[in-house]
Amino acid sequence: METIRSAISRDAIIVADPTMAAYWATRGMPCYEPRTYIAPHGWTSIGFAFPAALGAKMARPDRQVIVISGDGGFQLNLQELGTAAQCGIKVVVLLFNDGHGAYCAIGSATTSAVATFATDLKNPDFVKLAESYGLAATRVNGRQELLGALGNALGRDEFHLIDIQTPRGFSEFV
Ligand SMILES: Cc1ncc(C[n+]2csc(CCOP(=O)(O)OP(=O)(O)O)c2C)c(N)n1
Ligand SMILES: [Mg+2]
Repeated sequence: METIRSAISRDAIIVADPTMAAYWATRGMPCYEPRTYIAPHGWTSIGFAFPAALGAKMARPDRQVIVISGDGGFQLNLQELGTAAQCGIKVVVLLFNDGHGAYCAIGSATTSAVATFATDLKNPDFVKLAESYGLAATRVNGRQELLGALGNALGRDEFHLIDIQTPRGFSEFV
């Protein structure tokens, strides 16, 4: 969260999906302006963040709009890459990818109760997928690469999907 916060503007709009990264963001992301942190907490529907962010950017084109999503949740509405490309909507997607469409939040819960079941899914190559729509995308490992990719994307004022490789569970991300 420190890395992301250091790269984005004070009034950037963050739109968070229910994912381990966003659970940390909800606890630890400093926000300075009203209506700059949008999250579906309470009803917690995965897939919310990406289309909601496109709407936020349409409403406030003057603001940076940053999506925090997991690899599993992003796949509920990834067809909206087409909307972003077609309408030229310049959000930055931070896709925390713990692999295989992993539903980390659910996997942890089911493991502690009985056994992990149906939480490992098949992922597309998110970088190639975005590029197939003519959108920019980068894969990063670790905080320095994330900082560089996020700074570049915001500097160029473009749509950019950043596929952030993480181990299972965001708390292990270094
Ligand atoms: C529509 C919907 N279906 C299922 C769930 C249950 N659910 C909450 S978090 C989660 C896992 C999301 O996976 P991912 O986006 O990869 O984030 P991670 O937990 O791996 O960080 C699931 C399936 C939900 N919240 N909403
Ligand atoms: Mg995941």
